[in-house]
Amino acid sequence: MERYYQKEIECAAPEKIRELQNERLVKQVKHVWDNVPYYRKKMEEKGVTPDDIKSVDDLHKLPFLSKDDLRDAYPYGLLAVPKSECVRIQSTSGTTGRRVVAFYTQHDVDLWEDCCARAIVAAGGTKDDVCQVSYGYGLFTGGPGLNGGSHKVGCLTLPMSSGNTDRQLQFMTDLEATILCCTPSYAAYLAESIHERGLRDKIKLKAGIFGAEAWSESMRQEIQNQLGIKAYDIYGLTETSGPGVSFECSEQTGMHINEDHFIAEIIDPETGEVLPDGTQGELVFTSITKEAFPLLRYRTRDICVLSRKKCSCGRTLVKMSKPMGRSDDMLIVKGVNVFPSQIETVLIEQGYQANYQIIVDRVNNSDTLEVMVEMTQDNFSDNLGKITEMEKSLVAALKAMLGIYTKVRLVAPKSITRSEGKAVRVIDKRKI
Ligand code: DLL
Repeated sequence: MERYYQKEIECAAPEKIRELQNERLVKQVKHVWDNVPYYRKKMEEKGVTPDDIKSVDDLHKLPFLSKDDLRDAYPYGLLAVPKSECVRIQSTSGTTGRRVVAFYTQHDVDLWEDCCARAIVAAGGTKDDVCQVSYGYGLFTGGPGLNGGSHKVGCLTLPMSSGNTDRQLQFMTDLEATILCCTPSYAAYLAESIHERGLRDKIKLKAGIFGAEAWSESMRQEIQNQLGIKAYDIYGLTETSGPGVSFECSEQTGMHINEDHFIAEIIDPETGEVLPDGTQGELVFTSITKEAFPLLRYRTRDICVLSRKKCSCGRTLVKMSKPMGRSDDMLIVKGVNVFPSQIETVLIEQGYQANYQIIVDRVNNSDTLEVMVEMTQDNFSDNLGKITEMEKSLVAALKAMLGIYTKVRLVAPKSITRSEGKAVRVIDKRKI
């Protein structure tokens, strides 16, 4: 039986949600206009005032906000309440340029944790569960977000953070963890380690809540089979509070967006035009309940599709597909659009695991694409002839998926560095 954390919202009539959104949007626009000079200037430049925004239908009149704005306004320029009202910051792991810093009032933290609690309950979590949170704690939102959600549900929470696989497995077995929260790449690594150590029978996990990076449907099947669990996707970004912007239910066909807190739009990433539901494009969020760091029409760069099809779980909240990539990490190789997730799908379909790296380079003014992929314990061979044959068959499968030639290099199991957080999949040498 499907269970909900806040049924009155999760299963509300769409008109009721719309009413709530209209009311909250109007209030939020006024809040930023009154309190954030940076926003007021942007709105003035576009010739919009709060009086122009009467409902969600007027949303398109507002200017977009991008990561560049967040960097320009760093650190306090987008803060909409006095600093003394804020109780927390979180930040992205950003390796280049300035970090993105998001602020929270106590009320913001509270609502964020509710969103994460919805995800945990949708994955079957109850107060009887032992929830192992193996996302990083600290500035990254994964650990603190799921930790707070787990408390709200009343689970016994193991704040493991990421890394130290021996300790992870010891607690997982000794304390009989039933829910695991971490990145899908770390889940795959933990699954691999569990098998190697013969611990499968000691594992009591029933569900996993995996997100923070793209993972394919085939990777889901792989993790589910290896751990004997149901693996649920969860999505979010630091800018909009962190994990829990959307979450998967028992149907596992996309993630319900918490529409009482976020209004989602899909736009054409080139023109900025709003696209109808069901069309693929860039996801844009407006946070309508955040006090400290409200973002209006924030461009996520994530490419996906929204669907309002009836969901068998009973939730009425709109669903977003798994992001198929980011408009800024989509690779353009020889003029062809390539998403890492397409490559991953081929690899897993061909019997490999998601241990791979994509290397893009430019040789004699022409792009080259290479995939380095580990053989598995099952298909490992040290016979050169056999390896060449396996490589050839992968080249053909990748050609069929992408339409271009991809060089394939098979390497020994365990030779690609494992990730405890988000995996590094792409090395684009062309930018250097
Ligand atoms: O990754 C927040 C998070 C933590 C989400 C734990 C889920 C679980 P950032 O580090 O700011 O925040 O990265 C946000 O990660 O724009 C997407 O490109 C990507 N991303 C997040 N969740 C998913 C997902 C956290 N389920 C960026 N599938 C986002 C695909 C995801 N990509």
